[in-house]
Amino acid sequence: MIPKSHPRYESLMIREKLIRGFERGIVAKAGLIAHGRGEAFDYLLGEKTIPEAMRAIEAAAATLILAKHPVISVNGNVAALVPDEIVELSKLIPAPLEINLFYRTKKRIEKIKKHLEEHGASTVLGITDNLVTIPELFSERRKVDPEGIYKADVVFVPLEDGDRTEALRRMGKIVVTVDLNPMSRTARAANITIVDNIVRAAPLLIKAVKKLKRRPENELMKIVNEFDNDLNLRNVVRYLRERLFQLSKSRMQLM
Ligand code: PTJ
Repeated sequence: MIPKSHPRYESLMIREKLIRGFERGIVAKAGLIAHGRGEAFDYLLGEKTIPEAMRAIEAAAATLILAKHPVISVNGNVAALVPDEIVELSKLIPAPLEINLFYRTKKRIEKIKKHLEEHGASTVLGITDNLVTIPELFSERRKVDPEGIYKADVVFVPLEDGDRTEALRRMGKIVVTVDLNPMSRTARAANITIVDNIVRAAPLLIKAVKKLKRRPENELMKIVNEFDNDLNLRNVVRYLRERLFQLSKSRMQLM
């Protein structure tokens, strides 16, 4: 039991969610390691949503609203960390949820499906054996649902691996991701990268979709067209550089 007064309470509670997810067979072993890498970047960001992430969230919301066939790809970490938010987002846009795993096993798929349903999901794709294969991709993530990611124009893939982002882009899809590492291949290959922790980004994305949902199409198009992912990522790196520079000058604050 972690006391609420612990200075790292929030961060430790997020870890607890993943550990519980792992014990329930939802999170892959490597998912715990992937979270550690994310945490390190979050520490550098100051564990807050920076303006560049807000800009990407707004562009992501506009893109998802404008999409004809948007799909939300769910892996073990996402299911464990933000099940309520991902289900709410799916209903709000609307966009079906598709389970797509790097470490794919039938057992994990079933457990994640049940978990999402317990959190209110009605349709979950990526379950059947009737999946099709993304060309030139060799991980288990190549198997996608013909009614989901395969026919999607926009795919929201938080905490993704680089190979599949690149493969989805080659298939002509618009890829929106959340990744705390602005230098990852996914961050660089996606059309829109939200450099933020999924636990903060998901509720903010819901808020942005609610705000923009009834705006005229041309206004949404303007938001999308004005967003430059490469520039935004470079600004995130500048933000990190500046923060490290400031920290190197002042007395170290405990986080
Ligand atoms: O559930 P599976 O089988 O599909 O496996 C999921 C993992 C995450 C293990 C798999 O996709 C994987 O190995 O991913 P990578 O290549 O390690 O990439 C995960 C990325 O997500 C890394 O760049 C991390 O920095 C980032 N990340 C980790 N935790 C968070 C995060 N980004 C945002 N929020 C987080 N909480």
